[in-house]
Order: sequence, then structure tokens, then C-alpha cells
Amino acid sequence: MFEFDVQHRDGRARVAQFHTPRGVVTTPMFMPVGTQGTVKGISPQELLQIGSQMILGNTYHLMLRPGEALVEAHGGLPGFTAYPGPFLTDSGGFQVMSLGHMRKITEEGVTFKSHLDGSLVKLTPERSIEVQQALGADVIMAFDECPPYPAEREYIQRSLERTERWLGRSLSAKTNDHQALFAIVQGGVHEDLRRQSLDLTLPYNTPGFAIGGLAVGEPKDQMYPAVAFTAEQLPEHKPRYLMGVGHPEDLVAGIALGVDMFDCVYPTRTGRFGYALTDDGRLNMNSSPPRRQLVPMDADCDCYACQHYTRAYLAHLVKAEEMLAPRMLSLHNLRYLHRLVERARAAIERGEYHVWASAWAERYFKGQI
Ligand code: PRF
Ligand code: ZN
Repeated sequence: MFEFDVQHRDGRARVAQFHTPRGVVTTPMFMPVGTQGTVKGISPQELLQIGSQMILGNTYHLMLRPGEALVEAHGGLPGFTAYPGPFLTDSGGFQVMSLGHMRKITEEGVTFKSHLDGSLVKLTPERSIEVQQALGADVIMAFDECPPYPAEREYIQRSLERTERWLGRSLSAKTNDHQALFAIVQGGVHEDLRRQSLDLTLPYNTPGFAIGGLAVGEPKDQMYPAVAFTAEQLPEHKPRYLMGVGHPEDLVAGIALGVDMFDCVYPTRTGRFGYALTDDGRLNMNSSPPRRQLVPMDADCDCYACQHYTRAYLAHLVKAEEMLAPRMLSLHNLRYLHRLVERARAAIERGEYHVWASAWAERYFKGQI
């Protein structure tokens, strides 16, 4: 279980099969985000049809509402959501810091006011693992601390040390063998701090490793070297997960650096705001040109929206604030990212990743239609 079979390599990029209890997934892959136990507006049937392989769920949201016991009573996230495939849950600390109020971090854990009813809630490594076991995902994440950007070096240092102690507590709290617990490497954008975090984390020999603490507002010319440096020192035979990253150009760059798994709300969120991802950049369906264009959003796309609707029709739905609009744009954007990683995998298999990625970037950044 949780074997990670690398099948093709091209530079640092690789194609692999990751074995989970609910099925084998092919990496590099993009995981749609289902924060509240649903990928906003998209049915499980649609997710399977567009090539989603693993869905991300959130400890923080689901423990507050509806409570993990109700999810567990359905047999975990697959029974609750009717999505039959693999799941991964995040551990909650990151969401507390970005959404919670009046947060207080101590060695014990994080105390915060619920964004729903203002009640005082405590999340510790032990509690996070308890919730994640009830939610029943195939992959669960260690409870970590992700410093904001910018943050003091000393703070990042103390936080990566605490993240290691919390990793130890997360692993001790785990009471089953059918969920893989991934460790998270922190250390901000500092090479020496990343190295320290790696030295503390690698000995735990978890079945996978995540690169946390990035895509939190730092410039990309600081993020990419940090990804490169971290990914390079992670084990060859285990999945590498770059948390919260999912802009098309970050997927293309991350894959080149040896990243296998990505997740982000970007495709669904930008879709709800009326933007469609294409190889020529991001198409603003709120602008006037699409309203007169009798062509698909993306001529290369095989999603339901691109196969059936014109830009003019979808732009009309956006303008009229019809609920089909955010649904179709989210569906298309998710399919765009799944197709992007499918093309990346094919290029790796051909041994032409670099050539493919350069051509993709050239067109994507020239376009910006
Ligand atoms: N830690 C956890 N979840 C995360 C992050 C992290 O550092 C990030 C950073 N981009 C996104 N989601 N646990
Ligand atoms: Zn489409």
C-alpha cells in the first residue's frame, strides 16, 4: 500500500503511479479542492468525467460543520460526498491561520474562534489526526505551522522546529494503517531553514512529503528556488506534494522541479469570478469581446462546456448571473488543469518535457487574451 512507482523520468520531472486504498492515481496530478465536502458546483460524476483522481478535503471546515462524527457515520468522505475515489485531507492549521479569528498558537496547538459561531475551538496535532481519521481520507497531513509572508527569520526557525515536534505527535496519534500520513517541510523561502526542516523531517520516513509554507504571497522568483531546493532533497521513491499551488504556470514549473501533486482553489474560484483558463492565457468572460464570439471558450478543450456552448452564450450567463455560468467555468477550468498535467505526463514520457513546457509558456504568456 502507498507504493509510488516511478515509471518515466525526464530531468527532474517524473511520471508515477501512486497506490492508495481507493485506487491507483497517476502523477503529476492536480487535486480539486472540496473544502466543505463538495468541489463547489461540480458533481462527483462530473469530477470522474473530467479526469479528477483525488479530492482534497479540509479538517478545519468539516470539524466545525457538520462535525466529523456525521461524516464518519456515512463511512467517511467517500460515503458522505458520493465521490468514490481517493481523498486527501489537510490538517487544519493552515486554514485556522487564514480563516480563524483571535488565533493563539502555543506548543500545545492552536486555539481560535470559529468563523461560524464565534465559539472557542482548539486544534492540536492529536485532535487533527482524530478528525482526519474520522473523515477517512486515503492521505492525511501532519499538523504543521505555516508562517505568513513576510515573517521574521527567527519566527520561521522556531516554527519549523515546532512543526517537527507536531509531526512526531501527529504520527503518535495515528491509530490505523490504511491512511498514509504525509510530513510537511517548512522553512519559508530561506535555503538554510528549508535544509534544517528537511534534516528534521526526513528521518520520520513518512510515505510522502509535502512542501508547505510557499505560495503565501512571496514573489515567484523566491518560490521557485525554494521548491527546487526542497524537492531535490526529498526521496526519489515517494510522492512530493506542493501545497496550495495551482496556477497553470506553477504546475508547469513545479513538475519540472520534480513535484508530483498539487491542489488549489484557483480553477474553481477564478471560474466563479468569470475567468476561463486557456493556452492563450486567462479569458475574462466579464469583458465585452466574448459576448460576440460564436466559438468555444477553448477550442482545444473536451469539457462539456466547450463541446456544447459558445463564448457568447456563456458570457451571457455570466452577465445574467445565472448559476450555470460558475458551474461551467469551474468545470472547464478543472478540466484545463487536468489536461495540462496529462500533456505534461505525455511530454515526460516522450522525454520532451522541457521543449513542451517552453512552448506552453511562450503561448500562455504571449496570449493573455
Ligand atoms: N500547510 C498546510 N496546508 C497548506 C499549506 C501549508 O503550509 C499551504 C501553503 N501554501 C497551503 N495549504 N497544512
Ligand atoms: Zn472546456
